[in-house]
Amino acid sequence: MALTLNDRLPIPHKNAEVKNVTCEFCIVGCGYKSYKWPLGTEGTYKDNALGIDLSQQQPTYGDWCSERMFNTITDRDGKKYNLMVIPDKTCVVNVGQNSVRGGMMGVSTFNVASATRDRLKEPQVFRGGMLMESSWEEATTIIAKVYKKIIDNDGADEISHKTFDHGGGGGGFENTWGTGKLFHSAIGTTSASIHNRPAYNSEVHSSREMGVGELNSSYYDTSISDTMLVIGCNPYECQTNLFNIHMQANLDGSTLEDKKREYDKGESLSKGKIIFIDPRRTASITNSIAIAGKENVLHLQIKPAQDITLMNALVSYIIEQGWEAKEFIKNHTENFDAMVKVNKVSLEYASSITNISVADIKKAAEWIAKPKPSGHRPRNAIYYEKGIIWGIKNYENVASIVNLGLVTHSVGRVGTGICRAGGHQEGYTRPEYHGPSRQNLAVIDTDIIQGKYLVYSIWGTNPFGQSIATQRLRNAVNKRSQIVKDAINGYHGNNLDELCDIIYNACKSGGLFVVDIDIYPTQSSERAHIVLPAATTMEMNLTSMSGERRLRLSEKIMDAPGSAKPDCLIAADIANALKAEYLKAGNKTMAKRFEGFEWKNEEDSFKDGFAGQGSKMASQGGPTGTLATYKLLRDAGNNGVQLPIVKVENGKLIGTRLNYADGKFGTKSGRATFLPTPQPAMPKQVAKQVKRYKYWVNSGRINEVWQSNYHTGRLEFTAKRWPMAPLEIHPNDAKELGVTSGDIVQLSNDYGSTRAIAIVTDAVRKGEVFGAFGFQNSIINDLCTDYVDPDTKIPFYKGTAANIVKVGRSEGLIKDMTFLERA
Ligand SMILES: Nc1nc2c(c(=O)[nH]1)N[C@H]1C(S)=C(S)[C@@H](COP(=O)(O)OP(=O)(O)OC[C@H]3O[C@@H](n4cnc5c(=O)[nH]c(N)nc54)[C@H](O)[C@@H]3O)O[C@H]1N2
Ligand SMILES: Nc1nc2c(c(=O)[nH]1)N[C@H]1C(S)=C(S)[C@@H](COP(=O)(O)OP(=O)(O)OC[C@H]3O[C@@H](n4cnc5c(=O)[nH]c(N)nc54)[C@H](O)[C@@H]3O)O[C@H]1N2
Ligand code: SF4
Ligand SMILES: [Mo]
Repeated sequence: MALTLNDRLPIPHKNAEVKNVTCEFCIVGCGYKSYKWPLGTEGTYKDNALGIDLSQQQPTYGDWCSERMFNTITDRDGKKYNLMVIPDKTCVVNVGQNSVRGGMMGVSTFNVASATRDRLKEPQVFRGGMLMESSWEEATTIIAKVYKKIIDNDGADEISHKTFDHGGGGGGFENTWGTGKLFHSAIGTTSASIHNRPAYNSEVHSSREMGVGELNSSYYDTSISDTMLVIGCNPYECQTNLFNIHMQANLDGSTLEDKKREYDKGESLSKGKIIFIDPRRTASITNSIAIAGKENVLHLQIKPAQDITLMNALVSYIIEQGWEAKEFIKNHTENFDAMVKVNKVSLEYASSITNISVADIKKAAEWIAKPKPSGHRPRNAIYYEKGIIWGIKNYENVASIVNLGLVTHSVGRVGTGICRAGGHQEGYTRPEYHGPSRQNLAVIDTDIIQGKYLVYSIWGTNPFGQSIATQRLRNAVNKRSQIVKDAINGYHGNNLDELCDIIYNACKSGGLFVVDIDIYPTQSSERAHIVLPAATTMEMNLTSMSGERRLRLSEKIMDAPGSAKPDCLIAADIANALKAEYLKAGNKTMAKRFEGFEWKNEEDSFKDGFAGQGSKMASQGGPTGTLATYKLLRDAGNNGVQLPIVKVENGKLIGTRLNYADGKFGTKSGRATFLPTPQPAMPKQVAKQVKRYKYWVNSGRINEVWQSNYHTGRLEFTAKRWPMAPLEIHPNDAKELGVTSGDIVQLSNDYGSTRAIAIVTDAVRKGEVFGAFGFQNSIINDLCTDYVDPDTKIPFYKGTAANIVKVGRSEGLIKDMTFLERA
């Protein structure tokens, strides 16, 4: 690739400021160290902050720094610094390794002279036909005046919002608490939705209802399991160091000593095996074979959306063989017979539905449940993620996996787990949501298309590229936002009461008032009337927990650009502005609802939320979160503490490696509950697309690109590597379409049309394509239907259909791409 590389980077001065940073990207939450020292100063080869002799060749995974781990930054006082963000070898999660994403934390920080220079710096207000710089006071007063008018005249539910529910990516317990307190208890709207789905719900309703919190194990336990079962999840590309460190160590046998120590006496020990259930051959599968050999890797190349049948068949066959965990089922579960009655299916039937041979289903069942030579039950680390969560029917999809896990006692035991592999880190702590039950939740993005609500507040997310039926959503919001823009354009004065009346009246005539809080200009800010600039990771202190519930404090190391603020303090500003408006109107009762936001910094939000109340959710650490303080977490460093916290001992937080080790589950009875999970039919919206259009369209992630491509689409390395969304197409389909790798193709169906760059590969089956999501210049979600699971309101992002035609080829566009096999 034609990249401009520096031939040397400055060496951190021995007095560099060193801090702990948790990777801001995926759920794994690798530990990093930041080094910050004044520009123009440097350490020497022998005398530097790293404490190593740099005149010597360093090992592959050493303390060296790549160009992407480095940046030059400017604090608000104008002082300039060198900044290096490198993986921490003392962190047990990543032991000094980074992934291609984590390794870009340095270069993705704000730098006035680099690709991140267009970070949002000041509040903006739509006036005179464009977004214009404003003050925090004016911007939040406009929001407050419009919201107040709506709350008073139409009710708070007319204020709809879509708000990030993250741990990493700038979220953290601080920001979910701030935004949650603003919307749930102060404004009091129930028209809520989360950044990655159109309603306010859980991704794992059924698992929680079965009594099994979704993050119940630890990466160490995965590394000492007998069998890893990975369903609808691509850990090499998406949870990279879970795969590269912990799964790999199990596959290559380097944890055999740990197994010996941790297992029962006399229990058979062997290298780990791994089973993947995925409609396509992923890089995780290819890499596993390279590490462990074909004989230890099983790929069940399932027909999309048929996982429930496969899980039911595995459970049925295991019971038929008498391999189920009888004692555990008897003493710690309920509803087993009812589940078996509904779920019983034969291997032959399952094979015909799933496209997997009877022999392979049997082999999987043996790896998961057949007693080992020593007579002990295999220890399974079961992971599932978006191929399941965003699948045909979220509720049964997840429940059918938990059934399998319970039947084989794969939870609460050393070397086991039934877990989400996870997305970004978690940081949920919010006041209770008072909306309707899960079956009756509002589907916000669909409602917006249908003309509902007066406000759409978009916070730390970009629904126009990542939600359902996105082309329809963009078109609907274009029209509705324009009604408000036109009204604003007709007003040339600057009396805020007059302006807000005009905005309100435009909303009442079909308009939509759009407020966007982000770190970059996006498709959301294009449609917004108010845009507020947020600070993000490394620009504020943030706490979050990882996929193994590891809570850390990621420290502030630099100032945010311009006058950007932490999201929790933006929420506080909006609440305080509303309080002021109500006090001005003499309405003390309403003003009271907006009290409790007198926060000076993000730690105040942490103290009020997570450390003040703990988390309502056991899966987020439960009530003992109150034991956490910034000081204790700072002392705990990058290894932090695994939630729930048990106690504080000699100034150290003591946590929990494995949940449910006592056999008590999160139901009223304390028993885990099996659920009947019949295979559902294809939803009618999707069935219609399948009938009309030739290719099944699956979607998901690629290693180098992070989410909506907000950093990665700007940085040279990734932007050139992936200039548009790649689309994997089978060679036979490609031949029929006259397409070769690198061609631009167009996909279309009833919901919209989009484009992508063809990658011809037999990693996908004939008739099925896989498109990368998140690209803002080629949006695969334009093809997504508006179907949501009626029981959970969770969408089916992974399933739609489209026709494909070749558009042409642009050599300039693809000159820095590689078309070598990825999997
Ligand atoms: N087809 C398809 N669609 C999908 C999925 C799929 O698998 N297939 N997956 C879904 C899933 S799991 C997810 S998580 C979503 C992701 O979809 P989004 O939530 O839309 O994506 P992100 O890029 O994580 O976040 C969006 C915005 O947050 C901003 N941001 C970053 N840090 C901060 C911060 O500190 N503060 C603020 N205020 N803003 C910040 C970024 O600039 C960006 O504009 O997509 C969903 N959509
Ligand atoms: N590189 C990178 N890593 C990321 C992210 C990113 O944007 N980029 N985002 C993070 C976030 S927020 C999330 S939620 C996670 C998501 O992490 P993953 O869920 O691991 O990633 P995806 O690629 O969305 O989907 C996983 C797999 O589901 C498969 N799949 C599709 N349909 C089916 C089906 O019917 N059955 C089965 N069994 N499998 C199916 C797809 O082929 C795909 O390989 O990744 C996190 N990590
Ligand atoms: S594996 Fe995830 S957490 Fe670790 S460095 Fe990569 S993106 Fe960051
Ligand atoms: Mo996600």
